[in-house]
Amino acid sequence: GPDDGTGLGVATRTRAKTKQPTPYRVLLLNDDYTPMEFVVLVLQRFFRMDMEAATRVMLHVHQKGVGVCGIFSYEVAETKVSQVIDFARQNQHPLQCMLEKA
Ligand code: TYC
Repeated sequence: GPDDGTGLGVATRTRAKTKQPTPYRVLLLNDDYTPMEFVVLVLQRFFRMDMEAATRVMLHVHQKGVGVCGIFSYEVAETKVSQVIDFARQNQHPLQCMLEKA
């Protein structure tokens, strides 16, 4: 390679052409039945929020009907949505979660 001692110069692309993934928002939807404390637990467990941030997002969703949990690549966003819905169903709560292109 370039200056590797062989004296053979090899053209290398140094400008990193790093492809940015299309960002997706993960949204949490309000409902009349899921306990507030459960929603806070979901935000802490799956979105790594502390109690203050989780409570703020939960109350926003409760009052406005929908709120953003985070922005991720499509693959990570899809995994979060599945994890939240599975966990809610396991606990007999109707909590719904979805993604949209950011
Ligand atoms: N509205 C629910 C209640 O009054 C609380 C809630 C908040 C449910 C956010 C879902 O995404 C949600 N118990």
